[in-house]
Amino acid sequence: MGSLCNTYFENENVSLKDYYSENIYTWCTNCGNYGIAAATKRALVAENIVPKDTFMCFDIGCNGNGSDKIGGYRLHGLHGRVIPVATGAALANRKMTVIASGGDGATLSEGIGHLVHAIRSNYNITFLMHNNCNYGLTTGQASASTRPGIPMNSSPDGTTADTMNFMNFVLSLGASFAARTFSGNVDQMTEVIRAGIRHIGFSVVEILQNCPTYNKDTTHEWYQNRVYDTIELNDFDNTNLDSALNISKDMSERIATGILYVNPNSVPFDQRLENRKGYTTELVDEVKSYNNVSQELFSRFV
Ligand SMILES: Cc1ncc(C[n+]2csc(CCOP(=O)(O)OP(=O)(O)O)c2C)c(N)n1
Repeated sequence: MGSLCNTYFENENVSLKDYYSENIYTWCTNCGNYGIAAATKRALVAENIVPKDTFMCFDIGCNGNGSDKIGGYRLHGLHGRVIPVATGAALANRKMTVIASGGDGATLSEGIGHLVHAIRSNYNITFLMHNNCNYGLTTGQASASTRPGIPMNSSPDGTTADTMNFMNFVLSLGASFAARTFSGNVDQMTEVIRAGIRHIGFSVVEILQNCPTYNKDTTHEWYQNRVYDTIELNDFDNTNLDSALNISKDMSERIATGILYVNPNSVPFDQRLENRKGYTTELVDEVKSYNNVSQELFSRFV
């Protein structure tokens, strides 16, 4: 494990300090976002990806406040719209490693349509869903992943709507990569994010995240007492979608984490396009030459 751990901090072309940002963290003490930010940086270093080759897109929310705490190209976009932004970037330049971050509020409400279509289109991005089971930045409203009956700032008597099981939903749509991890386990998060980056297709990583200020229900300790890693199971096959669907169901007693499903035959969106077959250029390069042509034409008339 020694040499593996070292690659989290230092690799051939890149080290952790390349992803360092001088901006001051504004998250609450003990927020799960600290661990998520650390795991994201470690994963990029371990995969030997330099900041100029990464594009990280952030939704609006506490998770999005990580956008200026990391090196690399970044865009802090609109609430619920992080997936389309990341998709556009990934399609324009397939050489970039594109990572999108969004909260459960954004993903399971405003952004749910984008999630569904990104899964069926299998865009080649890694999506980190920071599931703290509430709207954190707007101070603790219940989200679709808050458990029923749990008092939240917007609903002191608890909500009556049923809770959505994000991972089970994602798997029911046939995601080509689906993993679940926990913000209190930085090593596991790092390994899962690495696998998501390596996977060619839409990689969904659900991060069960504690929110120490607004969520007094699913706390760090609550998760710690329930999560287990599927890697410890002898008979679990993470290329079997039915097994993944089955194991993802329990969100109250024993919560499965790790890589729950990988489709070994994943074909990403860009490779499905007949009219792009044989192209070796990226769309960003083609737009550049188109601009040159139009400038030349333009100069003839002025
Ligand atoms: C279209 C739109 N709707 C609502 C808001 C207000 N808003 C900003 S952050 C936020 C909560 C974000 O919660 P979540 O997505 O769960 O992320 P977290 O803060 O928990 O990381 C809301 C509702 C907004 N900025 N834009």
